[in-house]
Amino acid sequence: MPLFDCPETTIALQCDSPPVLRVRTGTTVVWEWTGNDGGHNVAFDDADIESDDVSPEQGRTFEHTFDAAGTYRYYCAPHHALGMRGAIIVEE
Ligand SMILES: [Cu+2]
Repeated sequence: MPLFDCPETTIALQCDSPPVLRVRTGTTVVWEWTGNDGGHNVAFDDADIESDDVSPEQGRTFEHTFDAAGTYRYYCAPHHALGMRGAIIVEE
């Protein structure tokens, strides 16, 4: 998976191509639904962060501000096995 360095404080992602992002603490990451390929959600392996129910709605967004350093692996539950997953690497 590609690794992107993100100096901005707000990052917008689309669920089709979940990447690995490296961001600073305090960054808000926004996932935006494309409306393609059925229903999606955003859930995390090791953190209590999760969007609401699976939804196909285009334009829907979910956002989270990462205040603590660490590696946060996330996925879309319906498409986890298809590789719809990524990670947010949060650094001080
Ligand atoms: Cu999905």
